Amino acid sequence: MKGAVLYAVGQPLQVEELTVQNPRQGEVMVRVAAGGVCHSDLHVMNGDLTAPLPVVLGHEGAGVVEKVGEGVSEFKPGDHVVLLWRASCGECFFCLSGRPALCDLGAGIRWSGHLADGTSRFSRAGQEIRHFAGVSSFAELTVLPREGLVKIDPEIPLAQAAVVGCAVMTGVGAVINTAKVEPGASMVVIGCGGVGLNAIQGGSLAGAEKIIAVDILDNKLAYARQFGATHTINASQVDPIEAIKELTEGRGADYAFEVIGNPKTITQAYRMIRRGGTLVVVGVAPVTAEVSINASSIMLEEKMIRGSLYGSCRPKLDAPRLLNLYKAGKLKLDELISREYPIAQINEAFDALRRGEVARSVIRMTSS
Ligand code: PAD
Ligand code: ZN
Repeated sequence: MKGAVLYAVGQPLQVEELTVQNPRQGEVMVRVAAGGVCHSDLHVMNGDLTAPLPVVLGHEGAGVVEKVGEGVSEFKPGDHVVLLWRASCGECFFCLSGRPALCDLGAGIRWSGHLADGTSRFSRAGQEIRHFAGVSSFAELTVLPREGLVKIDPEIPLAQAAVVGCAVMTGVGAVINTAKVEPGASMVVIGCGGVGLNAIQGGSLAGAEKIIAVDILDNKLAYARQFGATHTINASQVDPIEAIKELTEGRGADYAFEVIGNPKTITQAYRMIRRGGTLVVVGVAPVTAEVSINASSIMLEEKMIRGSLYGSCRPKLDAPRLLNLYKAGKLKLDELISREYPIAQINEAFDALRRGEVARSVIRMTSS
């Protein structure tokens, strides 16, 4: 079967024939229908984010169960599933306290590139190839832990289901679950890519009154308006902090969501919120990056800084809920998918992401 492998930082992905082993105890093999192209994969390709290499990238996806390993009774071949990039055990302190994104199971798989038993199912000519975040959706077939899947309604188109696996759950979740934005609030989203556009539509769902989108590209600001932004600011043309103050009676916004992963824009976002406001950091900054924030303002202005991993989601609850909102016409997924590429053109899809041309693109493995 074909998969896209990253062998070294700075190199393009190699699309090649790989061997995939059968699922073992507690694992599920999925025939991937679509894999979303997210900036987190690009961070790994650039070296801003580390992962054991070589690796089959892709952490956003959906597909159809092909085979199940021993002991798996909740899935059967033919089930449609969304793939989760943070598997959660359901039993640890974090899972029991409603924070499954913080579970050790998913973190262990992410940083080792191995499934829970410490081995990989992927190889090529005897060389081991790692899993990415336990998903590896840039492959025709992949193997996941049973805890890394959510069964979905088979009527939902699988490309639309795929983007729920990262961009939508992360962006909408940051607003609804992490920040719990209330009706009438003002919020800023800096970075209007696949994830940021979903923070914007999360703001609409939450009933925010002002949803101010900030980007450096006008085409992204046009997408932002389509997803519910009430105001847009091109930060390459005006000082975005001053512009936000003007739009919020000089106070600053109630909430700001940084969805780029740049220490400079994290600092900007902190300065965009009002006294007592909340900054939510969604973007993944380079591993060694530090952020500069005026220390006394944290106390004097009672500002809050929150991280949001995977939209603080409870995926088995949130994925079906988001897909129901899509079916009800209240969540934009069709509009999110600007382009579809065959796996042979995956490097072109990443070039388009680098250039900021798309809202989100997906790699299509099957036509369903
Ligand atoms: P993307 O490349 O589609 O979007 C990034 C956007 O930021 C683009 O529209 C850029 O034009 C814009 N941008 C870049 N620099 C600036 C600037 N200085 N000022 C304003 N706008 C700017 O990426 P994405 O939406 O796929 O991912 C966004 C980030 O979210 C990225 O860091 C990714 O790794 C991270 C992410 N976090 C989680 C999580 O759980 N927290 C999950 C998934 C992705
Ligand atoms: Zn992602």
